[in-house]
Amino acid sequence: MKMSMGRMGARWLGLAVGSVALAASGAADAELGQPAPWEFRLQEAASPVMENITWFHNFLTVLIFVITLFVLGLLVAVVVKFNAKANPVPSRTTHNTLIEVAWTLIPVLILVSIAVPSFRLLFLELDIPKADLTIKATGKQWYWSYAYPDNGKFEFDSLMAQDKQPRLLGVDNEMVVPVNKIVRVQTTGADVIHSFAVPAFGIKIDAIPGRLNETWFKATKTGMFYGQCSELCGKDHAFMPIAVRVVSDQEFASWVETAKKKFASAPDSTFASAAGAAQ
Ligand SMILES: [Cu+2]
Repeated sequence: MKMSMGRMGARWLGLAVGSVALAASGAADAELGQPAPWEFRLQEAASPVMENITWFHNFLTVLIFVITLFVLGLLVAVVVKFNAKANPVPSRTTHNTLIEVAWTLIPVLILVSIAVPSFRLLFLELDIPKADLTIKATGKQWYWSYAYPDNGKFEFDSLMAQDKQPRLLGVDNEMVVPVNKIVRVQTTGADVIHSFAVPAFGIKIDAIPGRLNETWFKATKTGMFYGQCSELCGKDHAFMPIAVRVVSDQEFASWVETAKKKFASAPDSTFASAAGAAQ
């Protein structure tokens, strides 16, 4: 099939415009707490840490864009003004104090302007505030178990549910937390290394056998929030989603009551084995 350059150009342009439109529409009806088709931005933030991450990401993107345009401008100027034809007799200048000071100082200032918010964000993530609630998430091949040591010591398994939406993210038993409360998440692995990640909360932490890792989040919106195991952990790595339901304080209290009865400690639970070890 022969196509003129013009027609081919038009096709590429059409494809590009189509993709951008699709991406924009996909991003437009992105739902809170879950990925959307053609999404290319970060998920909408639902915790102070994620708001911070989003701000930092946007700040860096603008910075990179400006620097790239500046360097492109310099390159174009060199190519146009200083090629052999336009500039047959090159200058023999070897030093220019002002420019040398500028090209040392300005990059240093740019790096400092990145370092300050970067360290602030790191401390926000790592310095865990006093928690209202602790949940232990244990990664297993291939599902998660959630233990609630503060609320009557119950533990339950959370497996992907084939018949639930969103596809590959819905689970049988969701992890439930109260809104606007500081939740400390402790993670460990029962068999191999997994990773507990929920994009809307800005958390991702390895769940390692024999170790207890900690992170925290404060969900600022109610609703369903989804994440996935983010460490290759074997054949069903892609099928151990994390589903967090954020509810009001009252709803949380009544859920705890039902959950305590429904998930009355199984003999192999965290608490049973801890009690066994203590005897
Ligand atoms: Cu895993």
